[in-house]
Amino acid sequence: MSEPVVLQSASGPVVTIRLNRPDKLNALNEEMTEALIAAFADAGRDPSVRAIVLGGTGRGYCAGQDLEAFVRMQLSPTPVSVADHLRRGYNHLVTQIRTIEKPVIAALNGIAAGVGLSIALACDLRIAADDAVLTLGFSKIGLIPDGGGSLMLPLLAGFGRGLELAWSSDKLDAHEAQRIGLVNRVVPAANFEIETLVYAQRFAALSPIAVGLTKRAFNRSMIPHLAQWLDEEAEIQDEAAKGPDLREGVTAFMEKRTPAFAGR
Ligand code: T3D
Repeated sequence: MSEPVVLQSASGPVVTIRLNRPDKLNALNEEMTEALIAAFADAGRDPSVRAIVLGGTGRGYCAGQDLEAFVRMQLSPTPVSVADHLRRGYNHLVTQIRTIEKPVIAALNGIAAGVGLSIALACDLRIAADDAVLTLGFSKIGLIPDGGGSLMLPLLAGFGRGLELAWSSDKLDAHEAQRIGLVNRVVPAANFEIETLVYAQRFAALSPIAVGLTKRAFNRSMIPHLAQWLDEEAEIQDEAAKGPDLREGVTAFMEKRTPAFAGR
């Protein structure tokens, strides 16, 4: 029997949810997204859970949407629009992460790319191994940052820097990501698991009422229109996906070459 694509483990009040497709750098397919949504729902409603960690197995954290699965989905006789795919999957997950009134900590054990990075940015806090790398990656395949990335990136890193990162898809090392506000804490890769647990335990030990209501207050003060924005972002991504550059970008990724974008 094959391994589950999402693993769950508990250490006292801290639950760790781990993406588990290490050979594909934990790129997300529908099965994984559904399993993630179910795991967050379980952890959210379990009163014994006081902090949730989201991490990855192997050398990567998450390489974003599984591009092979994406192509299969687009080529199917009944393709789902990109906007609907986002709404059903990633936007649902991001909304869930923001509305669970418990600390949700992304544990970046390795590369975080595409919507994998967007989901990390939607978490409350981010801890990174000192050898982790962050990259938006969307622009390399003709897309915009989705999964709330076009909101959380400028919120955390600032408008100009956010736009520069979204356009360039530059790779940031963990220390640079911390310097610009994308990561809260950087720890040695060799101690990553234990440091992450200690970090999460610190928040799990606080008053769950104060922690939960502080999260609610920050949500309402800074991202009150999250749901509406996720919807609009999905529409804009749909427009990007209808252009020729997405096909060229994904084909170039699969052929391991640099894309040559023609534009409209
Ligand atoms: O409707 C919708 O869902 C639209 C929404 C889209 C949201 C998005 O997330 S779009 C962005 C998707 N992600 C990317 O474009 C990133 C693609 N990956 C990369 O650029 C690189 O893999 C990384 C920079 C992340 C890491 O590079 P590196 O050199 O460390 O590793 P690698 O050799 O490229 O990857 C290792 C394996 O993972 C490789 O498979 P192989 O050749 O060993 O069999 C590679 O193909 C696979 N892999 C990596 N990323 C993905 C992937 N397979 C499928 N989808 C991926 N995203």
